[in-house]
Amino acid sequence: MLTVFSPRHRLHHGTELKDGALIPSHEEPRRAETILARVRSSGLGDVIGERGFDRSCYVAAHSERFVRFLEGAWQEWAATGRTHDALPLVWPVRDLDARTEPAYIDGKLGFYAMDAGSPIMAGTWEAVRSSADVALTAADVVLDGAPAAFALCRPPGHHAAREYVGGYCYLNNAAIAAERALRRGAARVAILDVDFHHGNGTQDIFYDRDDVLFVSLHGDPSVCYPYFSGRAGERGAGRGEGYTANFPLPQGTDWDGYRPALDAALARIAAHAPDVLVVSLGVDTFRHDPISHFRLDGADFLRLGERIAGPGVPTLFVMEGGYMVDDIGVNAVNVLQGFEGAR
Ligand code: Q9C
Ligand code: ZN
Repeated sequence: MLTVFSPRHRLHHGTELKDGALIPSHEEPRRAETILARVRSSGLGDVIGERGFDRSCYVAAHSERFVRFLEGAWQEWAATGRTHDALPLVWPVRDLDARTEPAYIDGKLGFYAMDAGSPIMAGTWEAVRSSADVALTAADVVLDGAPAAFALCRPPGHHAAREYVGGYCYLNNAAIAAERALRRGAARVAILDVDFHHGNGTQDIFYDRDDVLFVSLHGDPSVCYPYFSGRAGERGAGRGEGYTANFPLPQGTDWDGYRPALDAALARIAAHAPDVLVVSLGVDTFRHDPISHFRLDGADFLRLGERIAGPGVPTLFVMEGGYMVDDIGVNAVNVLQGFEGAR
């Protein structure tokens, strides 16, 4: 299958707060480079660059004012004389005013964020935009008739909601690709999120809709990030009722625990009869992932890919998380090769 990749991801490498210190983020450039090297050495298929897309493609999944904030945030921050990463420190929780956009950058940073996990630096917007363009380009490959494509996105996207960043994510690449599919004529899209963390952003964007089914397997949010979404009782709202399906699983889940939930997720997807399947592909379910708590091994990722091929639907893989960088290339490409071998 074709892979889409942009070297512009290198413009973004932020810091994160961990154990009382600001350290280089686990979401680092070497992640994408390692996956790219494995794509090439494995003979998966050709690698192409991203095309440019109009910002209306991002606004399809986000609000206009949120995209405007991302475009200008670094300039507003730098204009105050600061040169280090921009991070939020105040959030409009519960009965605080979560509707009115503050005028000052420090207020905007908290207004448009769920956590301090998505720092903004000088190159962030260009990298974020390139990542969305990678997803859009790969979506077009599938919509033009390919059975599958791989969007080697970085930074990831599934924690980014209609109006906030979080969890290393800024624009929701998978949601933007799903909107692209609808705009190009798909009647129904399904999104399968296999990243260890719940895709709260994708869920938020499609929660009240019945055209895009969102199905996620993830660590139980009562003990795992992002803590405040991903419970089994979250099933959608209004006409979207029943079009969100969450499978929270305990810490320590291995393939034997994962497989039955995966099969139930795939059965729900088959019932939706999607024209396109978007897979939010995180490999932080790996047993040695430094920030996650499942126990899949390398061979399990081959099996995961095989099962994803089951519904026989044109499939776009969008890269999300995975932080054991030495193994991320093998694990991600194993999913793609498992898929190719089974279809
Ligand atoms: N000790 C993605 O995989 N920090 N984002 C969790 C747990 C945030 C992960 C800390 C993790 C976000 C795309
Ligand atoms: Zn994750």
